[in-house]
Amino acid sequence: MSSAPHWSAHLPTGTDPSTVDLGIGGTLPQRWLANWHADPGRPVLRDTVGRWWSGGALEEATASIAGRFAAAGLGPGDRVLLSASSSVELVVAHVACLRAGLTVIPANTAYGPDELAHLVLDGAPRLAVVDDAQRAAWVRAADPSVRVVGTDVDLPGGPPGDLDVAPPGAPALIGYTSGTTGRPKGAVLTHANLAASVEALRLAWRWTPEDRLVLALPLFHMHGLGVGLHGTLAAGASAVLIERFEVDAVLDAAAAERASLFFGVPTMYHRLATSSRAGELARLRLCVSGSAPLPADLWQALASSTGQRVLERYGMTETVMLVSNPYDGQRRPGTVGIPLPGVDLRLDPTSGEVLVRGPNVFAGYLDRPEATATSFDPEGFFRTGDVGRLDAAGYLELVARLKELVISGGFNVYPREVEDVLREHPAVVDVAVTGTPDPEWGEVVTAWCETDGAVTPAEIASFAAERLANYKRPRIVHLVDALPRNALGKVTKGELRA
Ligand code: MLC
Ligand code: AMP
Repeated sequence: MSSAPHWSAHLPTGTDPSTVDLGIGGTLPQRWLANWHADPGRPVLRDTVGRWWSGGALEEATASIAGRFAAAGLGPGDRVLLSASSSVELVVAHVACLRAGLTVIPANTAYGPDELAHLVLDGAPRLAVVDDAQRAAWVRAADPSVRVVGTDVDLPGGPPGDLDVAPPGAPALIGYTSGTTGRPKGAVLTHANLAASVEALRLAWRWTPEDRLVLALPLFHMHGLGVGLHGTLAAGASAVLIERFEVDAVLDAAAAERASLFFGVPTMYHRLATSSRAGELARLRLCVSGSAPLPADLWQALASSTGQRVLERYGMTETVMLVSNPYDGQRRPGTVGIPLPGVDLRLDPTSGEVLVRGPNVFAGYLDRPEATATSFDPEGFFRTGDVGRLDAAGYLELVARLKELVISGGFNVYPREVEDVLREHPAVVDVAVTGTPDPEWGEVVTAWCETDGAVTPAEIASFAAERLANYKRPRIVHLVDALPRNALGKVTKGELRA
């Protein structure tokens, strides 16, 4: 078996790997502030109504919001839940939290009452910043002691106290994910973890202050937040925030603002590739895809119609970014490339599971020592739950998942969670949820229901719609007489997919 090329292959020719410092000389907020101080008038962020915010303006706004957090009694280590569509107010609240040493819990805006309640009860935030009255009410219902405000953080002001002094080992973000099993767990990422990953990306993708990103990914998952936003601010670059992905909005912003970068999930690239404006992607310096597999034929279609050799990379909530195709050199469709700077990667010799170690790998799951312990091997490598193999050139191909997971449009859906909800339907005897391959969504959530005959697929779909975030709802519902089972009575999902 060939081994993965060393991460130094990502560095510009002539760079000595021993000079790479993934500590970035401090925490992310310290790095951001250093950039803003160096040139306070430089444009950093274009908000969703078309106004540019400079580093100086962001420094002032974030200090002011941090002052409100302090006046509300929040101090280092306290947690703040953030659930909002992309806006400069959300960015300001997020950066203010990190500057003040507060830990952010990002929450998907598609969550329903139960999904949100789980985060509130498990993550125990003291404050929630929410951009929707109904979601705000769900947070209050889950725990009336949580203070809930809008994205304007309309609280009395006060002195912000010491800012940007959180130590590198302090928790910065708690990302909820089901990992390999069970109910969503909070992956605790420190300032150092987040900083190490963006520094690796800055080096590998040649991210410079001249770059401008069209940022149309939501800011509540690692791709939009930990890569798009954090990376932009750390590189001293700029970004154009788009509230909701649309082909025209992305390409108009790229043209009007002379953007150089676009990051997206494969569903976004599918929509771009099938648009009559696909050729406009050619103006960008770099297009990156991740969060789900980018089909090799979509890669080829984009390469031939636009000239863009989309750079695919691989990451996850617990680790931020792990592996990337190289900026210089060959980008191999169907692979995710070679380990990023600092990442030590190996494959489990028996299962082929991808095992990783590095300064980017999280500190553990919140309040779950057992789940944390079992997710690392004896040598401290994190078990990703993804199965890989190395191709002839040593590039990583992701070939299967040990964890039960469906990825629809770049969002993760855990079959178990959907099954638990559908089983509550009185006419459903048992159910199995799988992913059906789909050219636009990658996979679509599919439910196979053993019923007592008194229900239609449409009724099951609407039952799910009342209880689950939109991207988790089964788009295909099959009624079956009996689910296939093995000798132990366990449903054999492989037969359903076939
Ligand atoms: C929206 N819908 C989805 C969906 N997103 N259904 C299935 N899967 C999804 N991902 C629903 C809508 O609610 C709507 O339902 C219907 O589908 C059609 O909506 P649309 O207008 O076509 O969808 P749109 O709003 O354009 O959303 C598509 C999308 C979005 C691709 C822009 O899903 C998205 O932003 N995905 C990015 C996910 C992401 O950031 N992942 C990063 C995870 S981090 P109805 O019922 O109203 O018709 C990670 C680590 C890493 O994984 O490596 O990056
Ligand atoms: P999450 O836990 O939401 O961060 O999702 C992480 C998972 O997304 C990984 O464990 C992979 O299964 C998947 N993933 C991320 N990037 C890619 C990619 N480029 N190709 C295939 N799967 C990916």
